[in-house]
Amino acid sequence: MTDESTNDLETLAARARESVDACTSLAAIEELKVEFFGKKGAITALLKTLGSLAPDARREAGARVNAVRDEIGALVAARQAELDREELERRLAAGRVDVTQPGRGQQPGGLHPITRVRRRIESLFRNAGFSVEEGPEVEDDWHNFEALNIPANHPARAMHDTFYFPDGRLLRTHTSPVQVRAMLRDKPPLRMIMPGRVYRCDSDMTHTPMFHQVEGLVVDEGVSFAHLKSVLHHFVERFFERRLGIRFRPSYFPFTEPSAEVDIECVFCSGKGCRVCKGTGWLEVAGCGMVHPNVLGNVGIDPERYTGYAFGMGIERLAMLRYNVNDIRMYFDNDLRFLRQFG
Ligand code: 2NL
Repeated sequence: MTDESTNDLETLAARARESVDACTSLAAIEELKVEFFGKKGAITALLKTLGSLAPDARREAGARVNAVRDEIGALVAARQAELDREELERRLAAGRVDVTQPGRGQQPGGLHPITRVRRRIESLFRNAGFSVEEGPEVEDDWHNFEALNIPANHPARAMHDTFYFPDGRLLRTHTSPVQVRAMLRDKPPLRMIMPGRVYRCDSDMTHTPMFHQVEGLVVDEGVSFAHLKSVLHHFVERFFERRLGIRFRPSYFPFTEPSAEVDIECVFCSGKGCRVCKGTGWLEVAGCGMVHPNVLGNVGIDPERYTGYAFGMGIERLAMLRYNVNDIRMYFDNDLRFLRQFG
């Protein structure tokens, strides 16, 4: 090895030691490895020159280059380990969790107000000897309309009220088809309510496309309108937990005859007249009537022998009155500030 190349090697070693010390990042270490040990690196270049030396000189020069290569290699590895540790410590410090901090706290969930009111209604009617029935929300024309004496040209059938599927089936517009199925299945005496979701193409302050209804049905020999009045009066007094005046106004439903709308004394002003009852002192809470003989006939119950009464109420409507909520959409916005009030 010439003096010149010995000098080169010393210069190279000195430059490498300085560079390693100056490395402050793992990326810089990688660059440095390439600079010295890469395919075109300085050490690699020196090793390549050895081939042109005479055997004795090659052995001696080879040993010196290897020594420098090993020294620089060890320095690089040490610096890399140091930087690795620093990086790990930085990450641990940044992600440190103070386990002595108190937790954020848990808030218990609660039943939705509509579920609470529905269960309350179910419980009150169970106490009065009614069973609770459920049925499909996707129905056919016969169970939802035809069997209930709703003629083909009735406004309730119009497309803007009913959600139809392409195959002609529909989302039930009331829970009555559940009663139709029950009457086809069981013989009188029947005494049941059917709560559940119903669907109508309608949306504003007092209407949502999906809402909940509870209908009731009693069929037996000798069932009269007086029984209907008594059951509904007892129900509303227990539901609102107070004495309440009740009145029946003549009305029309295709599936009942005679039919009536049910008003209760306003629960906000006790009949004096206020904004909620629009000064009338009365609130409409249900529709009802004596089951139409055609309906009984449609489900194979002899209308000469049996009579029945039926009624229907909106669960949201009852919930709005019970909790003093004036916009039905509140029940479906899922705003926790609203829902938490019903703990
Ligand atoms: C209302 C009115 C009502 C019925 C529902 C009914 C069911 C069968 C036979 C006869 Cl299977 N009637 N249901 C009767 C009268 C009124 O609902 O305003 N609902 C919210």
